[in-house]
Amino acid sequence: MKHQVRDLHEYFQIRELAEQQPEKFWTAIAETFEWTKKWDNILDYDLKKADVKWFEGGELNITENCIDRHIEKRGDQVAIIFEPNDPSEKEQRITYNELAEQVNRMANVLCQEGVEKGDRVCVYLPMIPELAYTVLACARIGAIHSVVFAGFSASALASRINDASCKMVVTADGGFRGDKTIDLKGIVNKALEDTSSVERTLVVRRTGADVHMENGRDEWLSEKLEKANSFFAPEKMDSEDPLFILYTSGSTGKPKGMVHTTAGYMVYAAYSFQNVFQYEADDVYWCTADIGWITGHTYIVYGPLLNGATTVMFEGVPSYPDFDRFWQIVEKYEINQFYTAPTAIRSLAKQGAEHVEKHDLSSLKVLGTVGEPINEEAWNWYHHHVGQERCPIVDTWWQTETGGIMIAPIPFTTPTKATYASFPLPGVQPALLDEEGDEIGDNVVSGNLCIKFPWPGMARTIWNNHQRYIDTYFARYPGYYFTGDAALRDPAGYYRITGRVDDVIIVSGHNLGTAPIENVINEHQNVAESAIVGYSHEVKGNALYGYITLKNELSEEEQDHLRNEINGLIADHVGPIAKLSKMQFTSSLPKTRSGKIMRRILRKIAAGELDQLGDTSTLLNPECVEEIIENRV
Ligand code: 7RM
Repeated sequence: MKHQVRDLHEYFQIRELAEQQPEKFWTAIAETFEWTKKWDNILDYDLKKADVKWFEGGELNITENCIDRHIEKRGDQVAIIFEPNDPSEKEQRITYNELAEQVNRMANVLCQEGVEKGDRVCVYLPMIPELAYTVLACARIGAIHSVVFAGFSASALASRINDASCKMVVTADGGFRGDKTIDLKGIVNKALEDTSSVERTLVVRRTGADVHMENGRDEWLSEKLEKANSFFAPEKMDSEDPLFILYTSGSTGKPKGMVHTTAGYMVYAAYSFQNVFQYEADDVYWCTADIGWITGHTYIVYGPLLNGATTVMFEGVPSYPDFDRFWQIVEKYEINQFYTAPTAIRSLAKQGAEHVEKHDLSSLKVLGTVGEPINEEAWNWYHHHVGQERCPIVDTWWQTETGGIMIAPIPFTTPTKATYASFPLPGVQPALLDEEGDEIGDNVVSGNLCIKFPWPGMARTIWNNHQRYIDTYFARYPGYYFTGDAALRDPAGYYRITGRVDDVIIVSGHNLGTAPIENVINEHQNVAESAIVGYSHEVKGNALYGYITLKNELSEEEQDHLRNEINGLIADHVGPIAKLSKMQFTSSLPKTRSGKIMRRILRKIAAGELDQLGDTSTLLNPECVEEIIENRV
């Protein structure tokens, strides 16, 4: 595969070229795909209006690029390995030939059931092969998929269905997750009481649970698939036709339906996958994310398949049946590239290295992380125990909105540095801006992370709300895309993403970012994790409330001692102004599925607004909220 960066010198050369002649750079990459009609215009944009168009005039279907074009060369190669939740259930190895057949059948079923180009299809499925088939079948028809994580509540599901006026829901009778089953069909039934756009739901049999099927609306999928024709002519899509909507919950307000379009997303997903993971023929690649999250869209489905790779889809969780599940899977399939989240690394590290040491991980070549800043301790553990100090770690910074990885080391090329996402991919132009909106040119600085030139993978709008798209990302710094993250740049030009900009609290008139204070706390040997929020304070305006999880249990006396030590550390390393007014030790912090701490909830608890916690169903661990409320200080 072309356009792979091979050494640091070449990296800087290519980056320079991409900056000087972005159109030429992206054209060369776009040329490597199948188009039914080539584009007339490479790029047209006005960032102030958040108006960006790539490869206009082009016509293509992304599934021809994910599937059809691989058939001749690698029809019998495995495209997807499905590893079930329960290790005693046999895996499925789905070749490119089989994937083609399944996706075509599914496309025919969707079409028969009334789905047309441009319609929205809500996909509420567990991590089973039908999820990939459905997503790709939508793309083949030209319908817009909206995947909702199978675990979100009925109300979260209903609001997403309503926002996009989905015509169809594809779901399952239930899902397996660790030792639990989830009643997906029951949740869908409840959600559909509050929606009016859905005409048909198609249901996959997975758990065999006895579920209510609404007459005239709900149909089992399997019989229909068997009868369906195994060829469906791919719909010709315009480059800028929407491919999917994916909801991302902002810190406040209702979730934003980020819209990604066909050609630009395709080019960027394929390009970033190839460069960041250095996938080679016959490798087996595994990303542990869920397809309900952007990481799953881009780096389980589209990126790997566009590159003709073998990609693993895992239905279960890292702790079932035991804490060595990830490493057992790595050994079983001889995984070469492994991509996960810092939260998973930290929670597995907590269980001890013996779970890792039980398994042969010598196949691993590249390790990746995504979702939040990775602290040094977790980075070192990952490097030492999983990568055996042999595998480069790619700390990949990106967002739902960016479509694909933006800042990350190129393995075997960029020297890695713990906690640094390092350099932008060629074609990505980051900038750090100060509060006044001026670019900070020097290195060794911190600022608000912006991107100053369009890239093909960027979201084009928020579904039904272009103004909100402009206001959120393009208004604060006109002419730039504002990420909402803060970052540092070191003397070598390496970026370190420090956290969300809105995680800033004004205490007695001083602007305090919570991330640096948390980092200091996390360095303490007894501390596993921490999150700081502000609450209003008579004298200081705001004061700091820290929620801290400990590595092991401590007596009351030891806890008091620790409180003093923590504030002592903060005073020494940040300043006395940043000392915590309240500290609560808790067994866990509320997290999203991708490992992000839900500060919104912690803020409400600190403020005592216990009746305003909002939707907690999107949490990985909703049960921890009660414990935190009970012990609030
Ligand atoms: C891919 C994804 C996006 C937010 C982003 C950051 C944080 C993601 C990293 C990171 C530090 C990283 N999409 N984030 N990756 N922070 N280092 N490598 O996570 O839309 O769900 O979240 O996640 O704050 O803005 S997302």
